[in-house]
Amino acid sequence: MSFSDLKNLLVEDNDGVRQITFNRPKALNALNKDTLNECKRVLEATQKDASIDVVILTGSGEKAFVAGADINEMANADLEQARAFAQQGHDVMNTIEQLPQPVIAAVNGYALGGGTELALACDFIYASENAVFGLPEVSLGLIPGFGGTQRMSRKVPIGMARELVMTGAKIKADEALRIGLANKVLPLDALLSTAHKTAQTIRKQSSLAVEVAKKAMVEGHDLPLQQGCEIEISTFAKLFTSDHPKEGTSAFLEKRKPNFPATTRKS
Ligand code: DAK
Repeated sequence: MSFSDLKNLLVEDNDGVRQITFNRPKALNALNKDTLNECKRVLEATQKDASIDVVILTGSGEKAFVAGADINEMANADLEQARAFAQQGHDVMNTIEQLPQPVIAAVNGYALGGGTELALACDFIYASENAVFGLPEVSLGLIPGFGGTQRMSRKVPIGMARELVMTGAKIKADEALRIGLANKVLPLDALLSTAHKTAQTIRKQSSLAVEVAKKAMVEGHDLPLQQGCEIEISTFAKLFTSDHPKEGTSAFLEKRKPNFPATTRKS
């Protein structure tokens, strides 16, 4: 599928990895309605695309991942417009979280407000040394509107999440690493190559096992432990209706590399 008509996103596919780059450099890649629409379109196509095993999100330029929701578009919103904009943002974040493929956030600079919320919806975050995270909405008379009040406290210790939301503080990459928001901090020029290297490591695994492991982790996250374990049991068992476990375990016993069946996705 061609995405050459997109105005605010760049989509590049290489070796089973789709890199989606937020590309509004004049506004530090801020998320306006058009960008969110484009993002939803690309994600919906990606979830049906059997040629894509991993997705990487990043920002264009060296300064920003995404500097938030577009402040110009929300300045004069009324109740209904605010609700519609928040709903649109949540749709995109939920689609990322529920994508069958793993999604890596490669945060290459400012990730403020909606930018941090976008990164939080991804499976994990790699940050460049110049990355800055934060949920500064209270300084604008707002609260996080794309999932930040919910996902931050599920990602980092609750007191940290509350301090970040209540103070609007901006934190640097090393602090994001320390509190468990980011998994790695890398020099800017190594950020994308490292994210792609991790993506290729994921691609060497069974794509079906990776997909259902993600699903079990996402679905089980907010459930009581035993209910989450039930999801794991049924997901684990269901894998055995495919050839993936047989191939993986046979390859181990035969001391060879596995050759897992090709990915299939529902269109
Ligand atoms: N929206 C629109 N334009 C933005 C922007 C943003 N979030 N962030 C930066 N820009 C624009 C700047 O206005 C400037 O445009 P020009 O003046 O050149 O036309 C250009 O990008 C370059 O920015 P600066 O000149 O400010 O660059 P600096 O290096 O000096 O500063 C900065 C970089 C990232 C520290 C600064 O730009 C900044 O503080 N930006 C705003 C960051 C921020 O507060 N972001 C959070 C936004 S709130 C909701 C739904 C969702 C949300 C809330 C409500 N509803 C349902 C209504 C989520 C909210 C947010 O994300």
